[in-house]
Amino acid sequence: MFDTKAFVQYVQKKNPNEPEFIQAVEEVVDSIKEFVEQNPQYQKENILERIVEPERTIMFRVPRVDDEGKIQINKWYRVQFNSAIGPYKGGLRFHPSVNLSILKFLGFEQIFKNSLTWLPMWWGKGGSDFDPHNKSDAEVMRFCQSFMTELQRHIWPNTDVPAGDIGVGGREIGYLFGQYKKIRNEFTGVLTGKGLNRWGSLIRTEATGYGLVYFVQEMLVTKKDSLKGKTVVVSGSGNVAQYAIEKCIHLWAKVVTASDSSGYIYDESWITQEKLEFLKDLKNNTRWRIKEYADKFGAKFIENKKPREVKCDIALPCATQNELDKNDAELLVKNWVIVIGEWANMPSTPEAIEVFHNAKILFSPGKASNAGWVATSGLEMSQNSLRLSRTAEEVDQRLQNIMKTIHAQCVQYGKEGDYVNYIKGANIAGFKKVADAMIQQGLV
Ligand code: NDP
Ligand code: 2IT
Repeated sequence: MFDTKAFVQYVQKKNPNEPEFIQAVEEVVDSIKEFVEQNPQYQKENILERIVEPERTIMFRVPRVDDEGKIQINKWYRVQFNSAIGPYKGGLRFHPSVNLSILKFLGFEQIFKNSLTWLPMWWGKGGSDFDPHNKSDAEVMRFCQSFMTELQRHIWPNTDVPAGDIGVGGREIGYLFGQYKKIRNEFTGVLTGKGLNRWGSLIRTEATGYGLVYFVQEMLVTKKDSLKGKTVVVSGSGNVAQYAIEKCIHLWAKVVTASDSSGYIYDESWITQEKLEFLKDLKNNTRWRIKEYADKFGAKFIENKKPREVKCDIALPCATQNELDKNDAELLVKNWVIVIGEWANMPSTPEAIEVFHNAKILFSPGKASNAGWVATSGLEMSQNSLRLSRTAEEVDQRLQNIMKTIHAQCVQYGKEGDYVNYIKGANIAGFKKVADAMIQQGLV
């Protein structure tokens, strides 16, 4: 018998004031309960108690000089969660909301995600409460240089390989890589998401959103359906959302929304490739608010709201954790949504997930459907180690195969009659691999 309630209480007691982390743990233990009971070795070896405790957490202050010449301080964390299959691997987030709870939930999710890819990567996550919005390139550069000056002591291609996440894209990875190289005097694959001229992988940037859409395609195939002609609602407009929109366009789906923290745009005549190029430039270069899109293309701008009331076949939450709550889920179900493909990490609240499961909606958790990004990071790492560069077609083909394999694992472990519980499938498949590897390595 595995008493999940008692276990969650135990984790809560050890980690007070970490609601996001507890939420992530609770979701996992609830969904693997039966599996753990059927396989007593995991309880005998205390795997769950071990898996919820990060191997190491590094915290430090990051001083920087702002554009007014004042010294500012930010907090910085790197949670090196578990090293059972390779170097710690996971993104860096710059957002004012960043705290230890958020990074621990992200690191914990990363365990199951990286495990599902079957690539040799372990799990970590880092970030800072630094807010890159409205900062000059020079200030962002000084911040990146200051924090890499400390971080470089803790990372190395065979130890810990960070990448991007919210607020950290190509610009930041470039500055971080430059500072690492300067201090360590080595040109290595210590970060992923690098530019193409600096050992980056072809289609690395696109792979993010592409992977999600490949996964959604697989989900639709289980219903003998496809993306063609489907109306898609996307939230977010960053790294991930941009390429999810792009792949939907390639596959003849009609994306009608995108959002940022100021609100969302509703484009009844769909986001075309040309409009998407404008959106990319808006978000990656000029870095303005999404309303500019509405003004330019005559779309609607709905301030301070999420795009949940828009009728759609497919919803792709691509912004942030807990962005989709019970009310949103009920609205989506009422409007006949067919698929929810999470891209963000943990964007749906537990109550929202319950609504989707009860209505037997195809619902995939971020740790399965967004694994395309970290998988392509894994491919970039292997290219760097081998000093080779794969073609875009080869990387894309590998990505498609990885997403198919992840989907197959979810189906294998998540089938409940005619319905696939993707959360259960992803958690059991991810947990089994990690837990077995930990047992094989003894006291880790
Ligand atoms: P970006 O910073 O590029 O974009 C994030 C988007 O979400 C922006 O549109 C941002 O709006 C919006 N957003 C962020 N926080 C909030 C908030 N609190 N409320 C409303 N909107 C918000 O990040 P990514 O696209 O890289 O990341 C998006 C999601 O995908 C995250 O959950 C991340 O963990 C996940 N992910 C990212 C990967 C990566 O490597 N980049 C890989 C796998 C998953 P605004 O600009 O106004 O803040
Ligand atoms: O959430 C994630 O998977 C990421 N932010 C990307 C991690 C990575 O190392 O590529």
